[in-house]
Amino acid sequence: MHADHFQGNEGRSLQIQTSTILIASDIHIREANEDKVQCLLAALQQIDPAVTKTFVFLGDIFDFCFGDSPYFQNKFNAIGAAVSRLTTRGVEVLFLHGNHEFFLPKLGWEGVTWISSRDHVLTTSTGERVALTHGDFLLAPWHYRVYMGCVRSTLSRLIARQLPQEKFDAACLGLAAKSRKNGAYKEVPHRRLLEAATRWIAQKGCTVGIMGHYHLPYDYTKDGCRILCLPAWDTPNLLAYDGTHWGRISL
Ligand SMILES: [Mn+2]
Repeated sequence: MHADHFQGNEGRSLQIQTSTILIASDIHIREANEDKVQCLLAALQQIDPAVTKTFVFLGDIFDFCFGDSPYFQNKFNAIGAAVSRLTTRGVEVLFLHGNHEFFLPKLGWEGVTWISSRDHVLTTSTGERVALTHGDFLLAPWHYRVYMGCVRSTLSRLIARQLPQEKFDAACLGLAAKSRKNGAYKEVPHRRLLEAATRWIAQKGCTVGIMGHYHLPYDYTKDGCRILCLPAWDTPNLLAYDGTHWGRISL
């Protein structure tokens, strides 16, 4: 791993109360009562709606979630209530899908803006265009795109609904844990990934691009495009913007 890929990381750390944009990614919540959930709820509590305009969930907030099912709607009900409360206090909440999440809008969280496309452009108060994506599509081969298209189809949704949900949940959480153990996140071709990310940022007409998925704290600038990546919640963290600078908050 080359130190250059993480340039700028020694930069400032910000605070929740003084941030206009807050981003959480790759929490990988498995159970509703785990510590990471308490940590997230405590962070949401600290938000001052007079300061914070936007809160972004950048995908893989859940280690597995199939939104079109009363089982998952109930399982994550408390998180949904806290997030909806934030929107009623005037904070815009954006939620992008990760590769562990399916049909999330069906969770029915009031007030949340679900982004179903692969990426989204956010404009800061100073007019800076920020590209957001979970990140799994940046280096994806064509068959991954076809596979995801199938998994996210209406047919898959209707089949998934017929399964016994608790067993379905356990099986998918088992698969997620197994893929982590097999090191799915370890072999990252940094150079190729950062080049793809830089091209994506430029294509979107942005100067900053933010992603998760790779669980690595990239902070890399090339050709006027800055790519920031959030680590997973093995160490709970947010990415924040205070109106001038981007920085990390550790929770
Ligand atoms: Mn992911």
